[in-house]
Amino acid sequence: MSLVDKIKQAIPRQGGAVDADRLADRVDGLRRFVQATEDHVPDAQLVTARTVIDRAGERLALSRAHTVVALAGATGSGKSSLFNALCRFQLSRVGVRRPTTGVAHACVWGPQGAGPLLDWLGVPPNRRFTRESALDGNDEAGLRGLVLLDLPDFDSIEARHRLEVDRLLRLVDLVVWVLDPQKYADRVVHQQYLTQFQRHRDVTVVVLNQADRLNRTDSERLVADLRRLLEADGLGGVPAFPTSAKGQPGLDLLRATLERTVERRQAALQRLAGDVSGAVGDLEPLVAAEVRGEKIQPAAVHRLADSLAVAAGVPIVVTATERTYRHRATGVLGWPVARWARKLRPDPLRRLHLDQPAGGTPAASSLPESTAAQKAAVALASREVAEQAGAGLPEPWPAAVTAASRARLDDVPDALDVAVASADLGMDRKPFWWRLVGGLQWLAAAAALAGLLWLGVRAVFAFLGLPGVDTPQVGRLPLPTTLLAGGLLFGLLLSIVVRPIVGLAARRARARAERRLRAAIAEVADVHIVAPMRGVLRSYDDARDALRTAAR
Ligand SMILES: Nc1nc2c(ncn2[C@@H]2O[C@H](COP(=O)(O)OP(=O)(O)OP(=O)(O)O)[C@@H](O)[C@H]2O)c(=O)[nH]1
Ligand SMILES: [Mg+2]
Repeated sequence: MSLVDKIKQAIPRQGGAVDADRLADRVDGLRRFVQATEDHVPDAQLVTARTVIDRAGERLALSRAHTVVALAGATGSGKSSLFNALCRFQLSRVGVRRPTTGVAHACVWGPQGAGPLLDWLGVPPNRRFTRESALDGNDEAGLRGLVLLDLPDFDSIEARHRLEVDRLLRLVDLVVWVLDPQKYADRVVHQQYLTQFQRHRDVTVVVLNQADRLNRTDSERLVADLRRLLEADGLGGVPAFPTSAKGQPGLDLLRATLERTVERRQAALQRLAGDVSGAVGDLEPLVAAEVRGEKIQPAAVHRLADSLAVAAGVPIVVTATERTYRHRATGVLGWPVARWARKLRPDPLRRLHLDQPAGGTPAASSLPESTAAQKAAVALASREVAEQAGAGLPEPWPAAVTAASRARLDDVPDALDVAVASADLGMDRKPFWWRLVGGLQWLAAAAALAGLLWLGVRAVFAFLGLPGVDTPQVGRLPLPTTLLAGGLLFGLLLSIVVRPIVGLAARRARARAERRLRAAIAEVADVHIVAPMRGVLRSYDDARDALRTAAR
C-alpha cells in the first residue's frame, strides 16, 4: 500500500463538515432546553448540558485558527516520545521511571494568539513551547495552527494525573490515543475511555506505538486486533495505525493525519458537535413523548370548578340571592304595610355581607369557612386535572405538573372569598316593573286611605248632627266606600298576581348570580391552579422543541 493510500485510510473519518453557525444554533437549542426545564428537572440531569453550553461558548470565542490535539494513553506508551518527535525537540521528559509526565505540555505551531487558548486549557506557561522558528523554513508549515498536548497517563497511580487527563480530554479538539503492544487491549483504556468517545468518532485517532518492536506480521495482526476492539467500543472505522518514535514505521502517517486535521479546521467544531450530540442523547428521554392536543381536560377542570364553588359557598350565596330577590321584591311590590314590616328585617345577602354594590370594595363576607371535606374535594379535583395533564409524559414531568397545581393552592381560599365578595350578583338595580307595580300599590293604598278618611269625616259629621255634603255614588256604593274597598282589594289582588312573577324572576336572579359566581370561580381555578400546570406543559413543549433544534 502506498503512503498516499495509507494516509487516505488514516485521515480521521471527517464525517460531515460542521457549520459554525449551525453549531451555534444547536448550542442555543441546548441553552433553551436548559432554560425551559431548569425549574422542573433535577439539576443533576442538566449538569452535562450546562457544561457543554459553557464549554462551547468559551471554545468558539477562543482561537478558531488553532486545533488542539492531545496525546493520551497509558503510562509508558510513548506519548512524550511522540510529542518530542513531532516537535522535533526534547521538550517533554521521556523517562524510565513511571509515570513521567505529571503536567500537560503544549507545543504550538505558529500562528500567534494561542495564549488565551492555552490559558483556558490550563497549560502552565513554563510548559508551553512554540515551533516553526525561522530555522524550520517551510518544513513545519503543514502543522501551522496545531496545539499539541502531551498529557499525563490516564491509568496513573497518581490520582491527580488522572484528574488532569479527564479535565483536558473534555476540552481538546482531537484526541490521539497512544497505545502500545503490551497494553493496547487493556480494559481501562477501552471501557473507561475509548467507549466514552463514541460521539467523537470524527475527532478520534488511535495509534499502536512502539511498532518498531514488532515485525511486520505481528504489527499487522495487532492492528487488526486493535481495530476489532475499537469496533466493539463503538469506534469502528476510526483511523488506527502503527507508529514509532524510534524507528519504522515512523510518524509520517500521524504527521499527515495531523496536517490534514489542522488544514480542515473542523476538529474544534466536530468535537463540540459531538459534545452537543452527547448531551442531546442524554436529555432525549426527558422529552420523549409527543404531546398531542389539549392535555388539560375541560371536563376535569369543570369538576374542579364545581368543588371550588361548593368550598367557596356558592350554593349558599345563590340561595341567598333568590331569597333576597323575593325579600326585596316584596318590599317594593307588596302592600305598603307589609313593606314596612319587611324592611325592618335585613335581607339574606345583607346578612352575609354580600350586598355591596358591584364595583365597590369587597368586604369580608360572613360565609362559613369551607369544611375539611370540601377542601379534600378541591384537592382531589385538582389532582385529577394534574394527573390527566401529566399522563403519558416522561419523568419528572407528571410530578412537576402536580407540583404546579399545588404551588398556589394556599392563595386559593382568599382568592375565592374575593371572587365571591366582588362578584356582581346583579342585585343592585331595581327592575322597572317593580317601580310600576310599586306605584300602583301606592295609588291603591292612597285611594283606600282617602276613602277611609272620607268615611271618617262623614261619621264625625253625622255624630255631631251637622248637615253632610252629598256623597257621590259609584253604582250602588258611595264613593268613599268604593275607594276604601277598591283600594284594599286592588292592592291585595296586585300582590297575589305579582307573586308568581316574583318567584320566576327570583329564580332567574338566582341563575344569573350562579352564572356570574361560577365565572368568577372558574377564573380563580384558572389563575391559581390550571395556569401553573399550563406553564409546565408549555415548558415541556418548549424543551422538546429546543432539543429538536439542538439535535439537528
Ligand atoms: N522502542 C520504542 N520505545 C519507545 C517508543 N516510544 C517510547 N518508547 C520508550 O518508552 C518509554 C516511555 O516513553 P514515554 O514517552 O516517557 O512514555 P509516556 O507515555 O510519555 O509515559 P508517561 O509520561 O509516564 O505517561 C521510554 O523509555 C521511551 O524511550 C517507541 O516508539 N519505540
Ligand atoms: Mg510522558
